[in-house]
Amino acid sequence: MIDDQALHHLVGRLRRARVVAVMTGAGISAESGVPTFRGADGLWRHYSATDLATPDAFARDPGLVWQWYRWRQGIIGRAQPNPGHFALARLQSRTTGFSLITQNVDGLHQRAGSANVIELHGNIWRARCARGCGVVQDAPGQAPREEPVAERDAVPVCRCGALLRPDVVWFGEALDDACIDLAVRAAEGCDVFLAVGTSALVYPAAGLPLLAVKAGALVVEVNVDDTPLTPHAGIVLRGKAAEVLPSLESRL
Ligand code: BJW
Ligand code: ZN
Repeated sequence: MIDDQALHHLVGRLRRARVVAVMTGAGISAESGVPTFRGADGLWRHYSATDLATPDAFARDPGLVWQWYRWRQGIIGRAQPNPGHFALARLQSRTTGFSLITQNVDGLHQRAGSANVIELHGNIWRARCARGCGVVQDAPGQAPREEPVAERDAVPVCRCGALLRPDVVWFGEALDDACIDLAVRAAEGCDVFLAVGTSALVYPAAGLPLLAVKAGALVVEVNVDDTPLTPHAGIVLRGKAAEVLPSLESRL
């Protein structure tokens, strides 16, 4: 049940807002059937997702890490953007100053029609040279997956001879400077900041809503559960992003 009073208050603030920033996490894609990282279904075989999203895991067993990414590509390739993604695309089209920051690598915001998405953690549909020769290309294994099994399980190789890796940001790796700069500016310059479907545990992304609070913005959390951000949020909308966001956007 969405808190009607909170929604009403937020509608007023959004109507008056000049600049709106939204940051999304895995929860917004949950209704599209994409597993979150830390939920009950955030496990793959015997590995937790967060154990595989590391440079060490890739150095130890690149084949295992690629298998995991190909498994996820399969799910994401079959998934469709949900009403939450579409509501944010509509919100962008009706708001002059609007930034959409996502921690997700699934590209579902773009498929829902959002433009200029700031992808903090990269994109699962790209691969890059693990040695850093500068090669970035479409990731192998895109759906539909019709390659023979042997090829699917092989680790792709860059033209320089090094391994290719998913073009995503793993634990301990720096985020792209331009992306994080844009995100920080959006957080510090907005009137309203929506944090949607994120556990607010992973930095520097988790610091962005806190920057917005410090700069005087109204911070709104949309999540099915409490997170470390909850005590700092001015408004908390408990519920599924795919239900809360369309309900909010339709009232504007
Ligand atoms: C719903 C819902 C519905 C469900 N509707 N809601 C101590 C030790 C080690 C490291 C650190 C440390 N302290 C700090 C660090 C740094 C580290 C960090 O933050 N670690 C913390 C875990 C402690 N951060 C980093 O390492 C970052 N880099 C860095 O700091 O670099 C410094 C540096 C500078 C200069 C040179 C070198 C280094 C990088 C972080 C990269 C994170 N990467 C991943 C993988 C990306 C690729 C991939 O997808 O495979 O990003 S990990 C994973 O977590 C992924 C996500 O984007 C990210 C955040 O997860 P998210 O989106 O919040 O998902 P969940 O599953 O956690 O939460 C889902 C939420 O949705 C829940 O709240 C649900 O309730 C909710 N929900 N259904 C609404 N229907
Ligand atoms: Zn290379």
